[in-house]
Amino acid sequence: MRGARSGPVAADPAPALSRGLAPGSIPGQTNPFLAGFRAYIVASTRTPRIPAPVMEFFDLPLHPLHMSDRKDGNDQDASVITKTRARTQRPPLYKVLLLNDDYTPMEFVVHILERFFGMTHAQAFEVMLTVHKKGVAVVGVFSFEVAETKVAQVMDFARRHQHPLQCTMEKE
Ligand code: TYC
Repeated sequence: MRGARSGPVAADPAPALSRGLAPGSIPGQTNPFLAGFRAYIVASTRTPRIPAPVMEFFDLPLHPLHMSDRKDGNDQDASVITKTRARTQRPPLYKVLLLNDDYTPMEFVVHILERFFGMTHAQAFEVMLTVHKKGVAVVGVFSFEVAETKVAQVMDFARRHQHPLQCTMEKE
């Protein structure tokens, strides 16, 4: 009979458990109800009639559970360790090409090469002659945005001076 207990006896925990006290909490540490429950186990003169599933949660280890704690015989840890390697790719480069024509004055082309491509007069003259003879030459290699800007600057400058000079870009 329940009334036959001796010593300090806590209230029967079953109703509180069934109200949903978290099985994950650490027994007797913070939860006043569970502290009482411990006292109940110690003081009882008979095996407490506590259903097996309720007792099981007192067997839980005090450290956080890991997948490797599984009792199904499968000791594989489910954690996945991945090595990440930072991969940076260089942005593509673009060649800026100057094309020959029969009308643009040589000095004008030299001026363009000095002004927009930072060449000395000697360099600019040499490159201009290469374009004149070969029909086309690379006058610089840049990132997409810079190449695009150079082409626009040359085309705009030539147009404003009414020369048919052509400048293009292509991926290296
Ligand atoms: N062929 C031009 C001339 O004889 C000169 C020229 C050089 C024009 C280079 C364009 O990209 C060019 N006047």
